[in-house]
Amino acid sequence: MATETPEPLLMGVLNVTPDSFSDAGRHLDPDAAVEQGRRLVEEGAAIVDVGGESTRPGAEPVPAAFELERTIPVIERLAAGRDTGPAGVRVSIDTTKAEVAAAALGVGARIVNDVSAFRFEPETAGLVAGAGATCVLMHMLGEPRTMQAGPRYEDVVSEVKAFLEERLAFAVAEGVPEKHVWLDPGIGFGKTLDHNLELLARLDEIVALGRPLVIGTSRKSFLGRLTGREGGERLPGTIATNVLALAAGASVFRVHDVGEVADALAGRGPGDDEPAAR
Ligand code: HH2
Repeated sequence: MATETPEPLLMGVLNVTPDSFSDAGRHLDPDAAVEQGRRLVEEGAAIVDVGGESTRPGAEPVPAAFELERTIPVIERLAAGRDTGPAGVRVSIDTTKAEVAAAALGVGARIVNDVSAFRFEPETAGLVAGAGATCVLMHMLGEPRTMQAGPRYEDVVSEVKAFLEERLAFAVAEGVPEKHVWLDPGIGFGKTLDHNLELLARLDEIVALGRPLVIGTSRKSFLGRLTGREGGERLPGTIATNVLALAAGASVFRVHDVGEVADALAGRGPGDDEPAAR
């Protein structure tokens, strides 16, 4: 393992959807979405992750036209900086569709966050390579519609690690430089409570792949299950798990509550440079 200690980067979640599990419908209006993006940056987000399709368990895919209509005008405004200051916001597009990734890159997104890790539409890899963009490749068991139907692993950590290794090799073979690939174990994507906890406890094994690690625990249902208050407040669990992930070597923290998590990680960031692998 390398010895450098990168600044943590906060990735603020901006769901432009009617049905996301946590912030459904709150930012469907483009003005409201841009305003929320601006707020996330003010609170300390180095990246704003814009999504137009919910990937919550059981979610059905939405047509590309819907995703485009929801996300592109918002990304265009955030990336151009008209509403946020001259530099513009570093935007990632949360999509599994090549068409949406291409349009987002075309209006200034610099990161493609693909929760299918290029499995659903492999041609996205070539688009990322051609644009000189960065990608986040995440582990998910199957697809959102069915992923929580009795997920099973022999050893969740080694299986997630092997998957990410294979997807990283695929991306590189398609022309994406390794330095432009970030990895994510996919907390809650085809995992039981125990699987999520095991991944968090042994995150250093995934960090050892040598790429910046993205972690997304924010407000997820396993945190409610842990406290026995399923619908309740999940911010304490969000903070605790992000602090644990930071200690294990994660570099990018995908959260809804940017200000609160920034406070919790303070002293170690949030930074605004490239995240480094350890
Ligand atoms: N989690 C969600 C969506 N995208 N991307 C990455 N890289 N890692 C994650 O853990 C991750 C992700 C799910 O959260 P959210 O966007 O809040 O909900 P929804 O999918 O319902 O819109």
